[in-house]
Amino acid sequence: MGTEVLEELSKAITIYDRGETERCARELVQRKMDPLKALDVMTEAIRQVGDGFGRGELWLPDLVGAAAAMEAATPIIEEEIKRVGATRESLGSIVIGTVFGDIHTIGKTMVATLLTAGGFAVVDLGINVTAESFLEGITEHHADILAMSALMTTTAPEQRKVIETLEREGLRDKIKIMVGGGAITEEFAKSIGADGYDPTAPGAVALAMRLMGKKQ
Ligand code: B12
Repeated sequence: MGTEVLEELSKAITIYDRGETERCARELVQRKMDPLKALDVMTEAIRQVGDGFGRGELWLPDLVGAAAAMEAATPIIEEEIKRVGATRESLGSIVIGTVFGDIHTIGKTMVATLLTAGGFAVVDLGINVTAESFLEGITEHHADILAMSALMTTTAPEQRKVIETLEREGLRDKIKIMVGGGAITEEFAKSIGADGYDPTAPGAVALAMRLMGKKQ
């Protein structure tokens, strides 16, 4: 039941229809459908647009249009996810952001939302975050975990830079570091000395729990 609204949501992203994605999101919430399923469907749809761009069949305005359509729906879905998980006690504090030079926000925000719903106190530093700002953020908020996102092969090395900055400041051993985003692989995560990597937002929550020594 309700699969047609998921199909409509997916289609609306691929035709860049903000009004329709928003309507579908409200309908999903009203019908009490699984908000995580909606995130999956939207992720798959926007990746299709990205693949078209990668093959040279679509252009930057297509990426902008798809992102805008997705961003019209995500606050509604994310509010529902948070509402469901709102009563849990904090499992630890996490500072998250997309690295310097990278303005992709959707996946990082999704991870932040699911971590919040999963019971973590999350401080989202946003996009284009420099190593210095990550350092300030984790110090100010006494973070247990630093979570970094990078979507491009050109910005992935920033994650290494942040880890090196923490090492230089003598903070590396005081914090767990998890990395992700479309440009990151398990192998890359290991090579830069991160404590964990996951390719999905729900997987990021499971990873954070493991890093905090908590059972699911
Ligand atoms: C939407 C989009 C944009 C939008 C972003 C809008 C926004 N508000 O975010 C706009 C139009 C602005 C944009 C701009 C550009 N983009 Co763009 N974009 C995309 C697109 C289509 C989707 C990204 C997305 O939101 N995916 C959906 C989310 C849910 O997925 P995700 O971010 O990977 O996150 C998931 C996981 O990775 C994980 N995760 C994410 N973060 C973290 C963190 C942790 C700790 C963990 C554990 C897990 C985790 O959980 C999420 C949920 O499953 C991708 C294609 C793709 N395949 O990803 C291209 C893509 C990333 N973009 C690309 C490019 C080239 C650009 C531009 C340079 C284009 C240009 N010529 O200007 C600019 C760069 C601007 C900049 N400096 O950052 C390339 C990068 C190529 C590369 N290998 O480096 C891609 C891959 C497209 C392509 N196939 O060529 N883009």
